[in-house]
Amino acid sequence: TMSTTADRNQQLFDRAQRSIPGGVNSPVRAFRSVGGTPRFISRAKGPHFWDENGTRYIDYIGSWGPMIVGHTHPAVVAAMQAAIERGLSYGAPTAAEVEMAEEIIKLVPSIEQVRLVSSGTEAAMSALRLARGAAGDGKGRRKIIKFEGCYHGHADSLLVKAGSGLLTFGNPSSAGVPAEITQHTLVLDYNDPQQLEDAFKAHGDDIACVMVEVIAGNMNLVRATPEFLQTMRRLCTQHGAILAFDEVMTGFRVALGGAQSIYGIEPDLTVLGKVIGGGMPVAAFGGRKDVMKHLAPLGGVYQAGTLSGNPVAVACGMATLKLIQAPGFYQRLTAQTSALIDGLVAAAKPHGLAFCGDSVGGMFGIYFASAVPQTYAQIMATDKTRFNAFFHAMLDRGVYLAPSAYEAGFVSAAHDEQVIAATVAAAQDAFAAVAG
Ligand code: KE4
Repeated sequence: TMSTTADRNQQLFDRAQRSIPGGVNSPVRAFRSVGGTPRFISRAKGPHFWDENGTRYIDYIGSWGPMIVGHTHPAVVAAMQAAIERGLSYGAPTAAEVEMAEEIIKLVPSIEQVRLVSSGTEAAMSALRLARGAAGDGKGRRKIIKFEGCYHGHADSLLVKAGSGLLTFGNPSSAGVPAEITQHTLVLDYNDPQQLEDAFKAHGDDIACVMVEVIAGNMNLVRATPEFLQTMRRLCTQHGAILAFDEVMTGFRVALGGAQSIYGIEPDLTVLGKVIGGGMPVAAFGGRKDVMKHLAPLGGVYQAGTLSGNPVAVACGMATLKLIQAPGFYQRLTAQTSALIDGLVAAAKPHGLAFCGDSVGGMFGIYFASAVPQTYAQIMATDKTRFNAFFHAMLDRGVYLAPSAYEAGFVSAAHDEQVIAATVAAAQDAFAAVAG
C-alpha cells in the first residue's frame, strides 16, 4: 500500500529520524534491506500485532524470538503485575533470581552455574571474557574463534569479519573497533571442520574460546552439521579451549533443552537470552562450575550489572519458562512450524519459483533457492531481490515476516491452525505477485 500522509507509520518514522539515528533503536527495524516504511507497532495479542494505522499483522518475528508463548499471554502479564506491585528493582539479591537460576540449570544439563544479565550481547561478551580468563587452567588466553555469518551481539571482539587469508586473524566489521582488538579473533567458515583442524594445528594452545551458533539464525537459518560440532568439541577438549554455544536464539526455541539437546553435545559455556526473558530484558551465561568460579566476586574475571536479575523481568521470564514446559508444547510448536513451511513450499510450487524452507522447533528459514543452504556462501547466493518482493507482498497481505533475507522467523504457541492457514493463503497470492 502506498504510504500517504495519513499513514501514521510514515509520520512517526519521519519524526523518529529527527531524534533517533535511523529512526530506530536497533538497525534491523529500519527496513533498510527490504525498503519501505517500517511499521510502528502499537499493541499485540497472541500471534498478532497492530501498527499505528490499526492494520493487523500475523507476527513471525515475535520480537526476534522471545514471544514464544504469544504476545500478552495472561499468565505472563499477571506474573509481571504481581511483581510490579512488590517493587521494580532493588540492586540486591532476590529469591526469584535463585528460582530462575535453578530452573535454567534443571532445563540445560550442561549448565552447573549461571549468571543473569540484561541482553544477549552482554551475556556473550561476558562469556567471552570469562573464557579468556579461565582458559588454560586459569592462566588465561587471548585468541578466540567465531564463524562468518554468526552473530553474537555487538561486543567489540565479536564485530569481526574474516581476515584476508583464511587463517589470518580478523578485521573489524564495524567502525570504531580498533584492529588491536580484532587481531585476536579468527573468523572461519561455518560447517567447515577442516578449517577448525587447521586453526587448532596453527594456534591450538593459544585459543581461549570457540563461540558458535549451534543452529545459526543470523544469516537466516543454517543447521550445523554434527561433524562440524563434534570436531569443535574434540579440539576444544584436546587443547583446553572453552567451547561456548551461543543459544540466545535457539535456547528454549528449537527444543526445551536448546540446540545442544538435539545434537547431544555439551559445551563448556552456554549463552542464553530472548525466550528466557519472555520479552523483557533477561539473558544469561552459564556452564561448568570450574569455569564459572573465575567470575567476580569469586575470581578475577569482572562482570556486573545494575539491572541483572531484575525482579519484574525475571517474573516475565519465569512465567514463560513455566508455560513452555507444558506437556506437548514443543510437539505442537514443531508441528505448527513445519506445517507453515510445508504450506509455503506448496504455495510456491505452481509458480515454478526456486523456493524452499527449513524449520527446527519454533524457528524457521525460508530461502529463494532450490536447496536449503548449508553454508554462508550458499546463503549469499539466494535470491535476495525475490525475497524482498515476497516480504512486501506478504506485508501488504497482513503477514509480517522478518524484514531481511538473512534472518530467521519465529512461530509462537498462539499461531494455531487457522493462523497458519491464513498465512499460506496470503502466500498463494504473494507468490503469484512475485512470480509475475
Ligand atoms: P541482544 O543483545 O540483541 O539481546 O542479543 C544479541 C544476540 C546474540 N546472539 C544471538 C545468536 C542473537 O541472535 C542475538 C540477537 N539477534 C538479533 C536477531 N538477528 C536481534 C535483533 C536485533 O538486533 O534487533
